[in-house]
Amino acid sequence: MTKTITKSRERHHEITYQVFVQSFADSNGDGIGDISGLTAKLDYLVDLGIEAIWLMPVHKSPSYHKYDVVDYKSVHPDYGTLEDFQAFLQKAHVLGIKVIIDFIINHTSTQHPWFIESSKGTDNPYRNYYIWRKKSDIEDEIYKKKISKDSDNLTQWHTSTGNDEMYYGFFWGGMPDLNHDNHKVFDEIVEIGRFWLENIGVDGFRLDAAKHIFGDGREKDNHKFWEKFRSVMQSIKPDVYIVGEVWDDVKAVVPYAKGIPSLFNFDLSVSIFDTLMKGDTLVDSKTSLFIKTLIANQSLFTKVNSTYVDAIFLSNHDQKRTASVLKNRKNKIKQAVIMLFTLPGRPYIYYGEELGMLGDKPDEYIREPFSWGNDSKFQTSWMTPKYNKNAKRVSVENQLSNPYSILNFYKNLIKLRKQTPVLYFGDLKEVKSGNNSVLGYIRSWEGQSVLILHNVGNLTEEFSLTKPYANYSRILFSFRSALDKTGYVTLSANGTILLMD
Ligand SMILES: [Ca+2]
Repeated sequence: MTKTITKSRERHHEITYQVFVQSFADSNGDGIGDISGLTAKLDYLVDLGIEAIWLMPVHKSPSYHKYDVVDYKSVHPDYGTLEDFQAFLQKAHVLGIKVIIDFIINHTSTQHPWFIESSKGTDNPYRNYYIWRKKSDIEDEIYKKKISKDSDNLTQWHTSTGNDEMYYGFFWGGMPDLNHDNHKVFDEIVEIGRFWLENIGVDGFRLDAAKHIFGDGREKDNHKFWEKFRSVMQSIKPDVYIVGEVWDDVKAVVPYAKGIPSLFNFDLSVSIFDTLMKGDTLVDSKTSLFIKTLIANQSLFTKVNSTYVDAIFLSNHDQKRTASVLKNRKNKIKQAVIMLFTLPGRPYIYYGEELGMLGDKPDEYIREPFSWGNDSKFQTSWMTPKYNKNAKRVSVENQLSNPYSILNFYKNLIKLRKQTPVLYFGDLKEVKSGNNSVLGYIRSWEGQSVLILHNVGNLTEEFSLTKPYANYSRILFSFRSALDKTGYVTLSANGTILLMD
């Protein structure tokens, strides 16, 4: 029984690397990252130690980020061809790396053929692929809603040339929302999913904007939609890798776990950064509030879905980069990395985080060219970086040879997690350290336990290994910390120690 559980859980704990293809590796010298560049750099990712890759949208699209799709069964010409993609996938699979792609189901581009047809008139067969309403009806409805103090949502309705009706686009006019009340739209989505899973062979999908499928007030329909989606995708590929984005309060996110077996934990990222910047564990009777919250939240998710896997990360393509949040303080960055790889769940690394790349809003500057080094022929240059100009210092070339670099720190922590099953599968328990600056927790799995202590403060702190921690006497990993023979742990500012029992 245990073995079965382990095996089924194992499949969902892959250390996953998030790639913005445009900024990663350029194979043909046009300055734009592409699929063949990524294939050529798979050895770098193998060396880093990752087990899966999430590709941000690769389909034909008019925008640089490609979250508005024109053709779901294509690869953007800037990125290459479907053949390039298949060659990449084949090599990744030979190397034991899974590949998932962004699947944007909520909306398309206005240039998608479905929308072009839909815009032609009320009698067009594609009309109901999107949501069209008379302007006067929308205004009436908003007027009524205003009386009931609801928010004004006229900004989500857009006009199309030659039409007296408006279409719904939650994010902006260039991204019209698909009408998911139309079963034909669902059939199209299933067909696209089948194409990528069966014909191409990807391992799964990252589901974009999952809470917007049916718009505000129809959350239950959203939950049901994803249950149906998941069950159809599992009928095509039983072990399909699905992870979703529902950026909301935890109470609103939890019901999605039935359909989406893994969801990004946005709150955790905020908690890690807050703790590190304040140098305080936000104590509640001398225990870390964020570990307490993490444990409580995880139980909410597993109640809804017993095989739920927390998708944990420090930063992604929509958020300020870790090094920028932590004001480029190297020891804080490294401590955040230790937290990521010692907490339960499936860890995600946003490309460039492993170099300590900087980045802040607007979005383009969180998605700057990955720094291979000044002389690399794979260096992308589609935009002028604002935060990572000094590519010589923060680059793969420079950091690989420096044993103290953030890159080598990532490599060590990834190796440690992979070699230590308890860090993959272990339960999480809080430790009452009795010290506001010392964040502690225990991971336990199949009779093995590891005690993790972080000094998040700016002064040296001590921790005595008395009962019930007296047995944790073997150092598994240490950073700016020491354990003496009498059982005293000394932690310098931002020092961490991992002790096995
Ligand atoms: Ca290129």
